[in-house]
Amino acid sequence: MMMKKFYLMIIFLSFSFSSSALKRPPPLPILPLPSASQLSWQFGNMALFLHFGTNTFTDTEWGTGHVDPSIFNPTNLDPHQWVQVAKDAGFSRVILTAKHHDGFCLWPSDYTDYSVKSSPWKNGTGDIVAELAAAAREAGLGLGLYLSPWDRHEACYGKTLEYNEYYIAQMTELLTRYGDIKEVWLDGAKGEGEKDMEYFFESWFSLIHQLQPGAVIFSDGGPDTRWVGDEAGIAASTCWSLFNSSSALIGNTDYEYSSGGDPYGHNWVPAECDVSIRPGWFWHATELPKSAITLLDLYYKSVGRNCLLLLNVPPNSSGLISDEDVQALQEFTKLRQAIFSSNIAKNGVLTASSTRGGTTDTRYAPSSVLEENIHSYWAPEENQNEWMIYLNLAESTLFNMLQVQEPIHMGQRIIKFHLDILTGEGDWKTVTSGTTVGYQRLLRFLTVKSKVLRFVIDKSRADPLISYLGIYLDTFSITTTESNRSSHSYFSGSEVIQLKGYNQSHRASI
Ligand code: FUL
Repeated sequence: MMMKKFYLMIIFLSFSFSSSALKRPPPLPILPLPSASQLSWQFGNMALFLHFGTNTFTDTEWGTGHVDPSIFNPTNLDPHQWVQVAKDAGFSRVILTAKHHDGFCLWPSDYTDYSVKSSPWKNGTGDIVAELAAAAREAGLGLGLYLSPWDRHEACYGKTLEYNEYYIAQMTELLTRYGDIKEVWLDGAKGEGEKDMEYFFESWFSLIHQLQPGAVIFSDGGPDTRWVGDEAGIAASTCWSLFNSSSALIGNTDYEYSSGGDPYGHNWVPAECDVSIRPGWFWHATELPKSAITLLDLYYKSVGRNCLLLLNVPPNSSGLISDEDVQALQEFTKLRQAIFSSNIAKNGVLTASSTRGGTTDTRYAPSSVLEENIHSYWAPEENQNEWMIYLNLAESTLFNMLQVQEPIHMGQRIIKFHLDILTGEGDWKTVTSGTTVGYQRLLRFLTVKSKVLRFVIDKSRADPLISYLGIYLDTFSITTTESNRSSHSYFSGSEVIQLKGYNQSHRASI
């Protein structure tokens, strides 16, 4: 009898040992999925746009294309300064208007004389694209180039075959002379009454991917990143990276569709939010930059809504980014550093409604949401009727901002979620709720004080996965909430504290 029990024990032990040694595979990804270049674009969060050209010297936004190149003479031009400003403020890439609508080229193209080679700058021997490429490479930032399809100088503009040849030839110069290009930016802008012609977008896109496989292409409809549909830098609060490129017409954007994306979309085309730090895209002596607080607000409404923020900071006519813009960016950086320096969730214990593989497999444990890495994430057990992550803090703490991230290499899943706190009466009260998450969702709400929180996923395209959860106190934003919660709401047991407004010392010059 004893022997039998002993053998049974051995069999049981060896079975549980061998089964626990085998790993549970990760859950299935859900289509569509991002490419490697789309992932690295998204991880970058912010890009700095540089509008620079003859317009900088003529105080215009859309140059006629017939300004004499002799006007182009930046006496202190320094792309190292542009790149340093970008890097210090946390931007991952810089994107230059290699050619804007006026057709003037910032590199010495072999296909036109309307370029830096006809200007007094460096006696016509200079190349701004080359200088910026070298500076960006040295600083470890990515380089993007804007080649405007609309060209108000080039004589063949309007003749479809000739102009497409011209455009492709210039694009080839840009993509073969300057090393790695991370982004190619083009738009459908064109003035009223301008010559009609067809752009061979499909050929352009194939050529770009062929010459620079690591580059993403931005346009109104992708293929790799889409225009968000406004020039205010603001995405819709529901923002899918899913999209149907075939429904998007370049130059004829459906603003609502572009802003929110499409939960049924077949393509992965995340949105990029372009906005200028100044009223104009080009530098004008009379204009001033936005304040750091305004930039912070834009950050919440772009990066915090699953997008990349493309902030334009135009160099001035001496060829440098102006001091007041640098100051606004430095203050913006300090605000972000102060807010994101400490994730309150790190002071707590995380548990979940269920965990894939149970407690024996720590790879999908709720604590994974504190690792700043998309490849570590919490996954629930399959076929659950609730999905929750609980956070028990060591002590009752003030907070007013939620950061959530999905491991988007596995697809975008979450449709609806909310954050609850436990009141003194033992009830759960919702402090904020939202729709899509994607790579990153940031939600501000009225300041509350609590010790126990739960993040609840209400609806999802597939089992939800969470790669990061952050809880913060933002003492700078002036906000009610994204969901327009009444400023009088009061949670018994957990205090609701009205923000006093932002610190005046953090205001920039406007
Ligand atoms: C638009 C252009 O018309 C503006 O001048 C600016 O370059 C903006 C970023 O894109 O389409």
